[in-house]
Amino acid sequence: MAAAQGAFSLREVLAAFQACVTEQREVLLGPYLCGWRGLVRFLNGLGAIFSFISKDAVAKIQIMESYCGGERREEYRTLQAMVRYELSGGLVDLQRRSAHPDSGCRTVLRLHRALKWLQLFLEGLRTARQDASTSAICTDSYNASLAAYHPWVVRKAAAVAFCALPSRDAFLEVMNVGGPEEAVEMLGDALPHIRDVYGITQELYEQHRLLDLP
Ligand code: 1Q0
Repeated sequence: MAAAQGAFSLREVLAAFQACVTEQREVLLGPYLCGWRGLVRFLNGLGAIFSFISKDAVAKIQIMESYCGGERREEYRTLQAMVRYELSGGLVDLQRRSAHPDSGCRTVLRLHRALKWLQLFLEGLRTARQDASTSAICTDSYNASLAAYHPWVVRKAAAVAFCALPSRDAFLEVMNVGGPEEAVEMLGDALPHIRDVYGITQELYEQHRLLDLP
């Protein structure tokens, strides 16, 4: 696949996660959501079979974008500010979804869990042999992360979709960052930032006991 002009490169998407972490080790929601937007574009390019996944991701990104662009946007500049604001205002449903079914805290938690999948998947892609099966890498990453939070029917649909993934080399090519070696190198550069964002978020959510929000 030729790198068309202006074509989407995964490099910029992953750079968004690098731009998330401030010197004070806060996570900026703007670049975080930009990163997710880019990943969804990438996912859409993989075919209609993934649309049930991208629809859910887009719905969650939109919820967050409306907070980030809304009246209380200052409270949604960073993840830390959001958690403070929503918790102190009683804006988070802690036991079951009722008055605040779409809090920023529960919405980001879903993306956060998916970020773990992304981290494992990219690590897998980076270190796998050239002829490795991406559907196997994807399945393993999914089973080690998101699957625990999904009901049977979603796990089944995901398993079917994963079978449609292209080969590792084709995947590295659609990343649009050059040859497979460059793609592997880029993943090596990007992964520490993704791990960092994941780690900071995980710690914040642990501290506030938000890891099981309904
Ligand atoms: C490349 C293959 C992509 C595989 C993505 C793995 C994730 C599978 C997730 C399937 C779940 C979709 C259906 C909805 C689930 C919701 O119930 C669930 C919970 O939400 P709620 O409101 O019901 O409590 N939602 C989630 O768990 C959020 C799932 C978000 C998934 C976002 C995935 C975005 C993926 C981007 C693809 C990037 C590929 C980059 C690889 C580049 C390497 C060359």
